[in-house]
Amino acid sequence: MSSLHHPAPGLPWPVQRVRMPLLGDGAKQLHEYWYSASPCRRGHFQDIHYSCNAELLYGAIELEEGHGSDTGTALQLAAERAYRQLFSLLEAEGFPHLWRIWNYVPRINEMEHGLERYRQFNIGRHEAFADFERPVNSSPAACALGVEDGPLSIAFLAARQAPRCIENPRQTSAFAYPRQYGPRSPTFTRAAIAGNDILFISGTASIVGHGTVHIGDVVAQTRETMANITVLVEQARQLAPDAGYSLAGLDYRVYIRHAVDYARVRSTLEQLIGPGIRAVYVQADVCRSDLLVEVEAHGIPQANQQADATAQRR
Ligand code: 3EB
Repeated sequence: MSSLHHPAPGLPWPVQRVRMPLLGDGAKQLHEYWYSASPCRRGHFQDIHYSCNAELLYGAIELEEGHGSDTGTALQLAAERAYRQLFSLLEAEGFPHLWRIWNYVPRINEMEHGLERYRQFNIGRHEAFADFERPVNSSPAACALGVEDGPLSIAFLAARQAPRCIENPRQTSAFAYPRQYGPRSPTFTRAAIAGNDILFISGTASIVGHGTVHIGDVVAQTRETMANITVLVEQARQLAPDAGYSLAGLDYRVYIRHAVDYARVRSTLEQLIGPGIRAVYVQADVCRSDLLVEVEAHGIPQANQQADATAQRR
C-alpha cells in the first residue's frame, strides 16, 4: 500500500482527522478509538481506508474537491464520488448496513455558484443514495459539520446487521425537509440502535418541525437541542429497555459555532445533564447559518460499561 495515500501515515488503522479547535483548557488533541474484541483485517478500496472484523467495518475517506462540470459543482461531485465509493465497498465486502456516518465539509456555510455548500453536498450525497437504490427513509445516523479548510472528510461504521432507526416526533424527518432547505434533502435518521444495543444520537440542533428556533440565543438553542435528545433517548429506552440509556450515561460531542459561547453552552449542559457529563467541546460551523450549536452522542448499554470498567481495573 502506498503510504502517500494513507490518511494518517504511520498508523496501522484508518483514521478520520477532525480539523476542529478543541474548546476549554484540556488537551490540545483528542483521539477517539473504536475497539474490536476480535482481530481486524485492514484494506483499502479506491480512496477509502478501512478495517473490519467478521461483523463490522470502519472506514474513512478524504477527497479533495476537483473541478465542477455541467452536472454539478466540485463539492457536489466530490460528495457523490465519496458516497459511491463507500456504497461500492459495502457491497463488495458484504457490510450493507450503515450504522453511523461522520461528515466534515470545508466552508460548509459558504455560498458558491448561488448555492450554499452544505446544499451542494446534499445533492451529491442524495444522488449516490438514489443510484445505489438506498431508500432515504432508512438512512443512517449521521452528522455534518463545517471545518475551516482541508478535504471533504467522511468516516463510517457499517455492519452485516441492520440498525433500528429512530425518528423524532418533534422534528420533521430530515429526508423529508421541504425544498426551502435545498434542492435535495439530507439523508440521515435522528438516532439508531445497532448491534449489541449501541445507541447513536445523530447531530441534533435547535430545530422544531423543520424550522430553526431561538435564533440568536445560544442558551435557548442548547436547551431545545437537549429537549430533542431527551425525546430520542426516551424512544431508545422503549426499544431497548434493558440497555439502561440515560442522558447522564451518554458520551457527547458538542459543536459550537462561536468559541466565545463555550462557557454558556457548557454550563447549560451541566445544568441539564449533571456536572459529571462526559463531553468534548469543539468549535465548528453548523450546517444552517442560524444554528449556533449542535450536539451528538453515543451510548453503550450499562451492562457493557460495567464489564469495561471491571476489565480496566484488572
Ligand atoms: C438538522 O437537524 C441539523 O446532513 O447528515 C444533523 C445531522 C444535521 C446530520 C447531515 C445534518 C446532518 O438538520 C443538521
